[in-house]
Amino acid sequence: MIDLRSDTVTKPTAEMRAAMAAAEVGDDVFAEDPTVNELQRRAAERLGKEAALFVPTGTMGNQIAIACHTERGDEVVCESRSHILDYEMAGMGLLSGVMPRAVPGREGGRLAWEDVSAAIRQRTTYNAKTGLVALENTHNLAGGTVMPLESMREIANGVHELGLPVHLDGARVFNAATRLQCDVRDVVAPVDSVMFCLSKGLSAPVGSILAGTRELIDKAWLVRKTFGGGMRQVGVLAAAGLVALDRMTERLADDHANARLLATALAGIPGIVLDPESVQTNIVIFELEAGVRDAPSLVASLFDREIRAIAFGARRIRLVTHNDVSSEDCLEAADAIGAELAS
Ligand code: TLP
Repeated sequence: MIDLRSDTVTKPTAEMRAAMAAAEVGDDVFAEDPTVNELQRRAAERLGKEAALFVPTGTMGNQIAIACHTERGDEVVCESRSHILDYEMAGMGLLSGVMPRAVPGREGGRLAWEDVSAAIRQRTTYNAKTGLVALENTHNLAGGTVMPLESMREIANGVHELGLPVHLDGARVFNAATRLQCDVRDVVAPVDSVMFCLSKGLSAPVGSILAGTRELIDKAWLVRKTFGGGMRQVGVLAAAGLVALDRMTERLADDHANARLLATALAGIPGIVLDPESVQTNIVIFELEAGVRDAPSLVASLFDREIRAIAFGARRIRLVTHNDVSSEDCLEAADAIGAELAS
């Protein structure tokens, strides 16, 4: 089976499994797990932030950040197809009592300061106030697109001048840094908090990191417990996270090259609409021409050909490259998709 549904499907590497077996552990609710403490210290240092917190999922990391930055009744300005809005089960409303104010991104889902500033509101007799602006880099639903550093800086500066915080959903921020050929610190420097996933392209089995100021992370510690995310001898997972940070960030360029290879092969197939140049990182999203085949039925047939993909709508399919797929797998998947569409 060639599994291109997501980079979340990656299995822990042999080195991770060995580190997990050997991990020193303690009770993390008492802050006594040495491996978790080490991961949090190293993650904060890597990102250039004061402190970091290990959380079970990216969703929980984002939701804790929202809870920390906002007051009930606030609005969170975010891109219309952002994960915190589209894929987190209305969590911001349920858990923090805040509402999203969606701003459509421009090309590639990119937010412009002009559009963000127009969506920021003060409290009046009628309006809720903005409590937070949330960015996403890379942008998943827009096709793994990267927000340039200048845009991030311009938006964050503008938001900060209004006295508001900025959170970055950086589930794939190391993919963004790889594409931008810069240090990940440069990507996250403009924002007040950042969440990134150890369990996506970095291949750890579980876990994400929320990073920011010491003050924010102290607050996040309490919110994580409230959300039921206080874990115990969780150093067994943090040990895999340390290997992810040390060994897996450099290889993301291979995933990006494989995604390009896959996209180039797919673009030549009749019935598929895709510009390979638009593929910037490890996510390939393509459209099926009207009258060809609908996406869910193509995905179901591909399963029989031992290829897994995800339908993101009636005509849209997403494929994601990762550590457990090779360039040969990508070409094989493109061949299978071509054969299926021709059948
Ligand atoms: N994304 C998953 C699905 O939920 C769509 C995927 O397969 O891509 N932010 C972004 C940008 C994400 O892509 C994801 C996961 C998350 C947050 C949430 O991470 P988890 O799954 O750990 O809660």
